[in-house]
Amino acid sequence: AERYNPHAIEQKWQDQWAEDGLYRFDENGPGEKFYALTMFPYPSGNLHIGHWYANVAPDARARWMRMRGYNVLFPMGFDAFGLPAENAAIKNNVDPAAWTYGNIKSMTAQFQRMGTMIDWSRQFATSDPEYYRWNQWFFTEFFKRGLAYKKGGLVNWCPKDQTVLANEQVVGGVCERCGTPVERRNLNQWYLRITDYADELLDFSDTDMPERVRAMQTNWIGKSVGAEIVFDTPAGPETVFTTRPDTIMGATFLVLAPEHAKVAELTTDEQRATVEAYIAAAGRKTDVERQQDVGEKTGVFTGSFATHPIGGHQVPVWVADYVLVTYGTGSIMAVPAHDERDFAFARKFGLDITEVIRAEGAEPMGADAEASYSGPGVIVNSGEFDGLPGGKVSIDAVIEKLEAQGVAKAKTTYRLRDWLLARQRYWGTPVPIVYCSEHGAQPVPEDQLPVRLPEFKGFTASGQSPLKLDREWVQTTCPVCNGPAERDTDTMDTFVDSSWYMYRFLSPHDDKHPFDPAKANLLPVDLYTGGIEHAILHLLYSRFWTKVMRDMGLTTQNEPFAWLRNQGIILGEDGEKMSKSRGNVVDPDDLVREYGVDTVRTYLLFIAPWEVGGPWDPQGINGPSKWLARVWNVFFGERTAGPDEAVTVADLRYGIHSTLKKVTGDFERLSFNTIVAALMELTNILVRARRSPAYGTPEWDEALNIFNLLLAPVVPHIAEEIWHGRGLEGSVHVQSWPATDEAAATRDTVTIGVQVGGKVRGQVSISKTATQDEALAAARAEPDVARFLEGKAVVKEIYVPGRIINIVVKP
Ligand code: ANZ
Repeated sequence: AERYNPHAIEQKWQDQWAEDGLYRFDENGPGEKFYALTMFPYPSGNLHIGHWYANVAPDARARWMRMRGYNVLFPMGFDAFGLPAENAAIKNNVDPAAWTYGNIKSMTAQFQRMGTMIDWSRQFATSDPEYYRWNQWFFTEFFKRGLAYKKGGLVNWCPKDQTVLANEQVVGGVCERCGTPVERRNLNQWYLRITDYADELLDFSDTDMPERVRAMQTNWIGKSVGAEIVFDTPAGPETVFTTRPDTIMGATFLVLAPEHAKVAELTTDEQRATVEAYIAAAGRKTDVERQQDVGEKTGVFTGSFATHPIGGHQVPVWVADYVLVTYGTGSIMAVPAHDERDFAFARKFGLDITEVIRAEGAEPMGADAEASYSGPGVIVNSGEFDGLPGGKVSIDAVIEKLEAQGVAKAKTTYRLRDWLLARQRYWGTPVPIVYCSEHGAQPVPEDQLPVRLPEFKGFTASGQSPLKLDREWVQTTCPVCNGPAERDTDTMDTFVDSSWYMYRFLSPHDDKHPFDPAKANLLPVDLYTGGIEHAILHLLYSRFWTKVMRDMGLTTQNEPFAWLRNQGIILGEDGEKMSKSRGNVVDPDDLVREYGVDTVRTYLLFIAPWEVGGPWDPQGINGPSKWLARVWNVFFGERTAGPDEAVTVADLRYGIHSTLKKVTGDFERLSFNTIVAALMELTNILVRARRSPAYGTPEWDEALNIFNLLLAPVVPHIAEEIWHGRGLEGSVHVQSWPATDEAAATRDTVTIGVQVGGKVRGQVSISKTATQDEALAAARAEPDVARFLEGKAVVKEIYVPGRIINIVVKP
């Protein structure tokens, strides 16, 4: 028989599968639907090892689901709009479309080499006008529903990418894409009203997401329950937001954000120069700098005082940049005794500190206190509230009193802000709005969609929308009066594209709807896989989008993804992130050329627990490579003389069915590395069984058959070749997953070693529940053991159940 040669079989089977349309999904096919999806890639130019890692395991699982009788939809596309294409275009003076579609072509070919069951007939790119047309349609629908709106205000601006960014795209004060510190600009921009869904997005009952993702989203949405309380000031009533109304009698001053609208009016003439200088300095700071200033508080007095709503006394009003204009009302009542930031501020500027919550049995807070106290306790120094427990009871009591005075109301605040949608860049979906001097902003009517991107004319990132420069494109007519009008020249954040692409795979060429409503029964995505880096961008936005679609009547689902799991990351050999600059990149194409696809697939499943990831080990791939050669030999290898191995038919069936049971369970819970380990162990049993009396029995045939099926999801090419090499019809990939024979899969016997005089002399198979006497009798009866006992005096016999029998003899 010939030796295993992946290069002789892999391309052949990929061509055959494509020709047979083996992986075409048919919505009318038999079986319960299962929609498996892996996050689609950005067409950056090359498929790297991370793409393989992200896709091979979900492919193996999708194949397994198919063998279990599910009708599996497993599609793929490209997230094709975005800045890298535009930047590459500017740098190399090429058309971003040419760059993008060229990459898609080569990456699709690379992808197809992976041997997945992806249904390529459904592939699309989000930069296809047939796709982004529906982004525009959604936008106009959102607009009509008041969910897309334009407003002026401070926004995040990336000076390098020359565009605004959503809050979600600013990480630690820098642009998540290029790492440049983000600036603030006052601009009129399009937003999507994601905050309308804040509460619903906190409810994860219809989606199974990893705890980490839920925590990140919950934290990002940042729900805070508290109250808004009004303080009278010379510039009129000022509302603050607090989560601790119970500390109100400890509020010794107010603080306004530097950008707060009332600052100018509250600033007295004496203080004006100081305050203006402070505001200017704060404006020059980036958010990173402001966040770094946590320890060192800065601020200035406005010269004005506010009236405490309960005490009626005057409290000074300060300006400080630790209060953010974008959160709550942009002003706070400062309670230095019980808030760390306020404490540091009060200490630095010599402001009053009044204790109002005291821990059980604690001494009063002295003038020399070194820290604020934020723990539980009872109310003190607060007149009528004294003695109440801090927290809920006193919060309610304070709100009730202030409510009666008409100066407070319970209020819930969210950290989440509306989604800033517009970008001042070229390579994206044009915002489908026209401006008419008579009729204002008008959505482009559906029958005029898509508003196509004009041809690329070598725009540069100038901070202005490049589309503005294309006057011919800008000039259009008003859909209401047909008079002259101008197009909106911004493009959409590309996270719009990925917010609903999973729906498009249901009917990727539908030109009547974003997706065919008759196919909505394929929703939701049953298993969605991808990187954790999307936890609060893509994964939050797509949940929002689905909820809007539900409210539009397009789907009955509350969530896009029934089940989400994140793979880990494959690091370089050195444990660092793989990158060209570090020179630690592993190229999957090279590996495939050397070892073949099935070996690379196996190694990526085997390298680490899939949800954890780990460093690449260049030696590690030899194991899977040798394993597949052994697998091949189990079926087609030369059979050396035997039988000389003691594998019984019962051993063989136990090996096969216990592995089948384990692999089935491991597929269920996405434990891929243990699947490969179990298959390797089974191979050892089969190699031995081949040289044993079990060979050639009906059980041997059963074993080979099941083994062939177990291999199919993991190593599809060799499994198919083996199937046909065994003379079987059809494809191994349309066979049913075998059923475990439970009786064979569990064994009530164990095989344990027998030591005589400290050396292992034989093995016995005994019942797991055997008594010591039974075990020892079986050991003595074993011929190999008996031989070494002959003529020796037994000193002691030790039986460790399930492990070993040790017979100590006198020499
Ligand atoms: C009085 C107080 C007393 C507060 C106390 C806290 C502790 P979370 O939980 O994050 O929502 N705050 C309100 N608006 C702010 C802004 N724009 N910039 C900075 N800080 C702001 O935080 C709510 C608390 O953060 C509010 O409750 C307010 O301080 C402060 F012992 O009011 B608190």
